[in-house]
Amino acid sequence: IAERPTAGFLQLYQKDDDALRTELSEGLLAPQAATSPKFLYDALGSKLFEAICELPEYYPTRTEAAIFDTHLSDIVESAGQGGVLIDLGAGNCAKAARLFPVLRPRDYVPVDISVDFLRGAVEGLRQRFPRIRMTGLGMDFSRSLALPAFVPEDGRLFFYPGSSIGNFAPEQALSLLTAMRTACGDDGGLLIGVDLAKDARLLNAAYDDALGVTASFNLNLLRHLNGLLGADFDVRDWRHRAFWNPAQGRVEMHLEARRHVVVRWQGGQRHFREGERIHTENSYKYTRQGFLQLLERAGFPAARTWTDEREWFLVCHARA
Ligand code: AVI
Repeated sequence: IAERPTAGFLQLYQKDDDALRTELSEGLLAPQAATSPKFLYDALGSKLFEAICELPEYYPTRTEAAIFDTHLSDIVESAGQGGVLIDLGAGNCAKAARLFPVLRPRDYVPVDISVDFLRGAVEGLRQRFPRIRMTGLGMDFSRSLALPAFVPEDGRLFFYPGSSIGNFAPEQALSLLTAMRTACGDDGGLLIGVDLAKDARLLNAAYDDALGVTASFNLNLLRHLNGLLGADFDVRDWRHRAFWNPAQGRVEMHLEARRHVVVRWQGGQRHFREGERIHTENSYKYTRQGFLQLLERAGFPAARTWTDEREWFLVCHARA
């Protein structure tokens, strides 16, 4: 796919429903049932995640935004202006759009698996910023970061905010960072936000908010699975669980059966005992040193970092 699509949007992955069904079925049948966090993001899941970012308990979004506000000129000086901004997991594109006036990208390439949500966001942005060439890419970049040929190769800046890197286990995170390093070439870089390890009470509250928005975000996965798999999950049979696991350095999200449940789907079925869980997400938290080491292993030996007063969150600009 070498040509820039005129519609400004390109879906790169074929929705291979059979492959998705197989992946989900295997995950649900594993001794510890588990699903990839990417399945949290259907259209409603993406909206619920937007709502999470507004919650008082969910500090990462606000803290990262404050770091950008406070250190904006330094960050822009480090990252450079006028390049190709590649926004991974762009969602509603709001974080990148706030940087447009200062980073002045000549191209903007938002990438997200939640295709319909991204398409709407890109259409709105193209009206507001007609001078920036924009092409949305609907693709699962966790599988492959191969970008189409029309994305210019010089001056690529990967933008990966919000600590989404934390949703990958460290070895997978290393592979993804290495793929970014390869794709950004020798004159490119990476602007990334990472959540830092902190007091367990703050982490538990951030992933189990009083209003129950994170619970809805997690439970919505079951509605999504019903659609994808033809499953018969009843959301009311399940409860949200989220907790800091200090041994693994991550917050875990699970769905826990409220009672004995039998779930059937095309090609499978499983009994869940009361209290049995489906593991739906990990959110790894790093130390500054630990993350810099990971960047170095990925081929980014030099990085500048900025943090907030409480050292809750880290923004890094890593250069090749
Ligand atoms: C997108 N990602 C970085 C969020 C996180 O904090 O791990 C997803 C999320 N899960 C529950 N709340 C927010």
